Amino acid sequence: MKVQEIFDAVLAYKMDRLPGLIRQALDEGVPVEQVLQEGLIAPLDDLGQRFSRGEAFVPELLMAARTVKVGLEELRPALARAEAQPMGTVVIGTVQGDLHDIGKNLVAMMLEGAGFRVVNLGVDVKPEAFVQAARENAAQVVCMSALLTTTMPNMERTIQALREAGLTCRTMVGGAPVTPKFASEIGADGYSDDAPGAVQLARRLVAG
Ligand code: B1M
Repeated sequence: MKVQEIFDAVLAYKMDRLPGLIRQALDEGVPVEQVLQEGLIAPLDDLGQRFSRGEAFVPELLMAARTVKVGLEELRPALARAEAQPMGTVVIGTVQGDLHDIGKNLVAMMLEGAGFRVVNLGVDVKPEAFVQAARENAAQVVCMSALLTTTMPNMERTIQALREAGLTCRTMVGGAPVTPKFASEIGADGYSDDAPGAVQLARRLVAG
């Protein structure tokens, strides 16, 4: 079977067929990273480009996103390699005003797989909610995701709120429009452009 079939199933919203196709690909030895990048993320990029050109619309984005979520659940065990020692606690969320959560959930899944305890706050998370969760869970790292240029400023507001609350946890940011320059301008402790990079970054931040 070809990863192209997974790509096509996402764009045809075949939520019922997708888990079987993913299992088949993994059983045949296709690397999990290839299934993820070429099978699940690439069709969303394709759709996003068509959306930008006015050739696809929000309901299509939504259906494809739902389909990808079904696929990610099927990939979860392969992505999550349980490690014995807890690496630390990460609070993660998509910032206020932003409803995109596929990349954020991927980051959360891979952090869990790398042995972190992950408190996933979901989407549209207000700065105060990040502060409360970081305090209650004694988090070492707060991880923020944003997919909209209009919601990126809420990352800075969240970092400010954490500092004003006197919390010393480290902060990391990511999401398609976020850049290393932006991350450093808003005072984040780190930036990653993908989920595996976020795991490495979290490890570095926890290690001090
Ligand atoms: Co939206 N959307 N969307 N959308 N959507 C984008 C982001 C957009 C680029 C599409 C486009 O125009 N080409 C555009 C943003 C433009 C901009 O701001 N410059 C856009 C828009 C405009 C909108 C609406 C405003 C549309 C409307 O209503 N008119 C609206 C906003 C709603 C809101 O949030 N308030 C909207 C809505 C939606 C849906 C709800 C329909 C759906 C989201 C469903 C969901 O997430 N549950 C949706 C989708 C699916 C997309 C696209 C097509 C795909 C996003 C995605 O999931 N990518 C997207 C176009 C695109 O990005 N190609 C688009 C796959 C995912 C794995 O990648 O999230 O980037 P990503 O995560 C990556 C990295 O960025 C990184 O790791 C992941 C990979 O390993 N990462 C981190 C992410 N977070 C991290 C945190 C870290 C580290 C790394 O911490 C350290």
